[in-house]
Amino acid sequence: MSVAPAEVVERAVAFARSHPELLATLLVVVAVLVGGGYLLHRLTRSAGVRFASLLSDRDDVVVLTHPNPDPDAMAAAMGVASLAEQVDTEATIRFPGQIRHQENRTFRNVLDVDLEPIERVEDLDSRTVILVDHNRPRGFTGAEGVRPLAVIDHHPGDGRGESFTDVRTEYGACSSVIAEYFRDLDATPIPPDTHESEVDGSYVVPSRVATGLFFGILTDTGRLTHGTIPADFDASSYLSPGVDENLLDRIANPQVSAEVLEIKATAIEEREVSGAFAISDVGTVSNVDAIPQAADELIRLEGVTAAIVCGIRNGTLYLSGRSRDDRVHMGRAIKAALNDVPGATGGGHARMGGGQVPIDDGDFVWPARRATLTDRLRRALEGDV
Ligand SMILES: [Mn+2]
Repeated sequence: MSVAPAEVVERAVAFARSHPELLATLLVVVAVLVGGGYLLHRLTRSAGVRFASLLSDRDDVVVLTHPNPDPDAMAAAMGVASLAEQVDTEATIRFPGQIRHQENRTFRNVLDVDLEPIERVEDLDSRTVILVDHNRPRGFTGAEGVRPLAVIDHHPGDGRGESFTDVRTEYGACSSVIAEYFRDLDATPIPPDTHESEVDGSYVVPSRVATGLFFGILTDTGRLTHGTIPADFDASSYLSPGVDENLLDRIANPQVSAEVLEIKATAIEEREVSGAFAISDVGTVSNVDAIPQAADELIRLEGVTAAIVCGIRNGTLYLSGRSRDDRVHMGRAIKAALNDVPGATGGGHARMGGGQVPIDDGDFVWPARRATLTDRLRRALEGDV
């Protein structure tokens, strides 16, 4: 039996009139489906889409890095600033501390990263603060009073953003998280020899930014050799069409100052090795960044599984330790060795630790107790302190 469409509508209307409660139920069901779908859509919107929409609601933002920013922190900040510009939000980048390490200086110069120092809270260019690669503002006067709008990080900690918090502690680099935001937005990485206008799509990853993020992932994961999850490899692969190999080569192989090489040489020459542990005193230095680099060098020595290098600058003794020995938690060892030394601070992770000892303090006569400290460090490495 065939029924004309008009007749179907007529019958349906008549049915609905005679059963108003069914019609009401149907309307409620439709409303729930539409509303629920909208809510589900809101909740499942990717982090990148939510973050871009948060940025676009603001006129300006200031992106903050942790003190003495490394390539991962600077790259993450560049990524956020680029995303902000693409949604017509003005962005500035600020960093506390210094950019001293040759790798960090080279990164900043070669990629022409536009960032300014910050010393006090009044230096903030905007009321809207976004933290990258750390989750609590620190390193400038008034930092503890800053309430960030958004926090994007891969370090443990309980710092939160007022509207947006994305802390992925399993990720090898903060740059991987930012790269994912671009991918969430279907952004196209721009190849180095291509102009942005030649690429379709509403979002792009400029080559400079892609190169920076790629290198940020490399440095934070020891060239993808530790602390990585598949997401770090995915992010690197996504960025790769935009990576400028020329720039990458320049930032990955910076010139090293003669002083750094000399301090490394001294650390090797002056090493005192007992068992698998090496301790080296490099004396007075003008560049304290060379001390951790010397420790990196010493730990590579065959047979050495834990190394500590110390050196002095401006009345402070700086210690830097590395361990690839499961018996030695370097942070705890240094902390234990400095435990009751007046004014000393020390700590860190299992594989990396550091400390500082004020040596112009009358209570800590230097170098009279230099041997004592070395001895304590050695005992701490052996688990005796
Ligand atoms: Mn990082």
